[in-house]
Amino acid sequence: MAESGDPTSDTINALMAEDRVFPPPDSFKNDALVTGTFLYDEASQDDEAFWARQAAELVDWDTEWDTILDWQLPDAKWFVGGTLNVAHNCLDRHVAAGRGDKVAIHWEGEPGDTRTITYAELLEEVCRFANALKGLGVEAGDRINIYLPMIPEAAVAMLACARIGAVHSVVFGGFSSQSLADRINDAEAKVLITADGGYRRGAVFPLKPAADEAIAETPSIEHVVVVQRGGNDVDMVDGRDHWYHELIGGASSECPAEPFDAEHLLFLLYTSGTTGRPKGIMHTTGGYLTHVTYTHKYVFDLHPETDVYWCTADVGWITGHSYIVYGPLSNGATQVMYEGVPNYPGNDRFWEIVAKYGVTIFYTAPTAIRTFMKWGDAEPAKHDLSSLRVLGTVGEPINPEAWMWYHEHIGGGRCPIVDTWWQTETGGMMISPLPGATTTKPGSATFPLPGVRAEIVDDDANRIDVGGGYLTLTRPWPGMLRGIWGDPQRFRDTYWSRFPDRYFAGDGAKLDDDGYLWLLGRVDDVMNVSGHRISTTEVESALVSHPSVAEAAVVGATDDTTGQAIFAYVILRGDSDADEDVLRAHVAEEIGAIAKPKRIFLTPDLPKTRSGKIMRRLLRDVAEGRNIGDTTTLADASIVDELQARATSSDD
Ligand code: 7RM
Repeated sequence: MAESGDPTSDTINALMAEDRVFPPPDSFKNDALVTGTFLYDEASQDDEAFWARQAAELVDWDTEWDTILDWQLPDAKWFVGGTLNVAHNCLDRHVAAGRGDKVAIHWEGEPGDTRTITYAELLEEVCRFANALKGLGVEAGDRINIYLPMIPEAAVAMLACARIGAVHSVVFGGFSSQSLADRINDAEAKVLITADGGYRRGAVFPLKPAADEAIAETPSIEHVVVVQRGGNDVDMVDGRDHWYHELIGGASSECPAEPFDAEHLLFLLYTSGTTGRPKGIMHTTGGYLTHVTYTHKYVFDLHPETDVYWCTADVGWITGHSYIVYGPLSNGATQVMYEGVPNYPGNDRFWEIVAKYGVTIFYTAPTAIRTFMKWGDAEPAKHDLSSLRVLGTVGEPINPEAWMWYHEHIGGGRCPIVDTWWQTETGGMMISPLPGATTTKPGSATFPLPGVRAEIVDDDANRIDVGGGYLTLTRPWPGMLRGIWGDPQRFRDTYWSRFPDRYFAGDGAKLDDDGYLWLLGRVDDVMNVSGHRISTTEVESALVSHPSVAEAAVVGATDDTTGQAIFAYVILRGDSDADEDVLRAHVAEEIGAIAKPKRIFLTPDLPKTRSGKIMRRLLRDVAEGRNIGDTTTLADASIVDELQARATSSDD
């Protein structure tokens, strides 16, 4: 942790080399929205004018803005003076254009039940629920918490808030009642929208009981709305708790979409980060909608008439907000929404869904791809995946071997892969290929999107043109966070103070000789071995490039001689049997002796956040023999105990 703020340490070493390249296939380019460099050229001439063109072309405004950008670091206002309604943009305008019968959501429940919802139906339900919220006393600016499974009502609830100017704060359904209570209290939310329960791995997981526990300590909550999904028994408190179906049954389907200011607060989304209290990241209306509509259209080369899009994220994360709800619906896309886990009832559930709906654009996380690799090539091979034409990834660096596996076994060797780097804070994608324009390299997120400016800098904020350093953004962008709820000082300190005049993302990255960007993980995770800064990502990718390895997590643990020593935790693929020595030698060959792990532990699992990111902080605690710290954001805490037991037993 100390290195990231230490101005004397050298920059992150760039060690691994990747020379495979994948130009967009000609057949793809023939129908692609963007080929060549025109979009990049336009944006580099005048980025504000570029974003203004996107805003005008892709979004419906009630009032034109008079100023594109008012920028007083760290405070940005985009499209000043403009007004619009986000729900109108996601629903009404498509219905008005005659596309009311187009499917908005093909919903697939985990047990196999399904719902098909058209744009006209979604609009009607959003209007009814918006009226129901008004009936509960909700007004523009009020905060509403949403704690739901992956059911269509989650999107309805978000859009109903947007329609009436209420601010939603979605808490992932896998979070505990305590996490929910903390987030409700920080936002002082007035209404909580939850469900009796949802389906996960073949069973109903109860949500309402957790919600009840939370609201016992949240004085601001006046009403609770409960969607019936799990069918499990719940307690309903008279006057406070209301069934969703009863509320919408009694509500009018007429609800005008009032215009709101471009800078009206659209939502809060709490991000835990690695340390400290969760931050309520603030996103506003006009700039955010412009950013997610633009990126969803061009990064996925969306042809809304023919494409079937599927993003496997949960609506509780920013990926679900931007690329399940707002981006796709604003673009009038048809999408698949799936409630459950990828291995119910079998390890091929995702591929069955792709084949069933003819999914053409598929967006998932590297952690999922590595899991699929572990489950073996036979699972996707059971299904016809030939409808797919664009694949995407988000959330972590994708190891080159995982990229290759995705390309071959899911994409059939024909689909461009867009590795999209962005954050809760950026609102939308920032660094990514454009599938018809960019020659990709496995493991590289390639270049900043048109309109985005990124630079790698060293500790003294000098720009680096080749090599490793800190990833910074040098220009404001429309989807950028507008602050941390209730904590402007923390906003400034976290993102705008490390380097003057730029946003610091907290990630390390390197630029190769061709100008390609390679994300190297959070700078807090960078290791320092005998004075060499080595990225955890590169050592992990070297390990994953061994045919026996499915997944690897690497950390630096304090070492008397080398400062830090590299410890690796490795999950082997299916029935492979590589041992520690073979894998250490493999890393030495791929990167060099300096990057050879001191110890490699074979493990059946790794500690991950609920959104699937490896929690290296905990592995560092294990490696250094400490009592492990805060595990509240962990998806499955038992693996840490197991790793600790192994560390102790292998010490003697
Ligand atoms: C969208 C999301 C943000 C952090 C970010 C990175 C990491 C995300 C990539 C990536 C390498 C990528 N929001 N990250 N995408 N690293 N390549 N394509 O994940 O707020 O939850 O996380 O995730 O470290 O800073 S997030």
